[in-house]
Amino acid sequence: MSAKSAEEEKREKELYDAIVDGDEELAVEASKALVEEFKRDPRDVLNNVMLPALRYVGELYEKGEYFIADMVISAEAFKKAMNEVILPLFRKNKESSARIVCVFGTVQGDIHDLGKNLAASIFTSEGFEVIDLGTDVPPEKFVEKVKETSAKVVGLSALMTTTMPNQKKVIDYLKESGLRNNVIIIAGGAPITEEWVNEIGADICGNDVFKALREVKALLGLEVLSQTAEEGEKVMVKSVKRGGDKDAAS
Ligand code: B12
Repeated sequence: MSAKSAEEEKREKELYDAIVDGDEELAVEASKALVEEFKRDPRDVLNNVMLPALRYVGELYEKGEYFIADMVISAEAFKKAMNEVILPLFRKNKESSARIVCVFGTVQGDIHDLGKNLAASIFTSEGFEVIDLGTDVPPEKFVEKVKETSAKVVGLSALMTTTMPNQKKVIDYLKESGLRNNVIIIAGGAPITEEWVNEIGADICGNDVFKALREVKALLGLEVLSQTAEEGEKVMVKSVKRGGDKDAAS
């Protein structure tokens, strides 16, 4: 692994600070520079620069140095870089998991949706059909949608210790409705741990969307395919070759 140049480090710091300060324009510019000029993997930029910046924003809020309005503008800067720079790099790969329906939502009492939206975009780009129920979703609504769509995956996002128990409520309700064993359940969100997942009887710990995606695919017996455009190219080449083996020597 090559060492980072001073310019690359400067761009990382710029992106981090842009999110902390809520500077949308700079967040876009710096994230673009990292993925385009420095060829950084978008997952790496997300996990190692953008998410830590928002975590720091949370700490500032906890310490009373930031108010809700500050968290809002930081979230907007994060969202802009995410939507304009990072997400477009995840290639659409519709064929791979087509028609596997996922029902995602943020649980009742919780309005945080950046992680859930990100997960919905990443799963969609991997070919899943994601039904996004939005935020503050009551357990009955999850169950209703699972029933209606024969979903195979349920993603429950919770960002607060106070709303995490509502993930369990959804699982209990799925059990009561006889649907629990038909679905893979992801408990998503920054505060979620493997212990919590076991405690509430979910299947997958979704505190990292990419890890959760790999695990869902493994449970469904699907090949883990592309996650970035560049990797997508490689996988496409591989699958074209494989498909073409029967008919043509290439
Ligand atoms: C931005 C933010 C806000 C924004 C949210 C904007 C939005 N549109 O979401 C606003 C300002 C609105 C907000 C409001 C509040 N917030 Co707030 N917020 C945050 C902050 C700073 C960042 C959260 C975030 O979006 N992170 C980025 C995303 C991408 O990360 P993520 O959600 O974890 O997602 C990743 C994984 O978890 C995973 N994932 C998440 N969901 C799912 C789902 C699936 C299916 C999958 C596969 C994966 C997955 O994928 C992502 C990538 O890997 C956190 C700090 C922190 N440490 O988390 C506080 C934080 C969560 N907020 C907090 C609080 C207290 C509040 C408020 C109650 C404040 C208030 N007094 O009103 C309200 C909540 C009101 C409510 N009823 O929900 C506290 C919660 C404390 C607790 N009890 O646990 C935190 C921890 C701040 C703190 N340290 O005190 N907040």
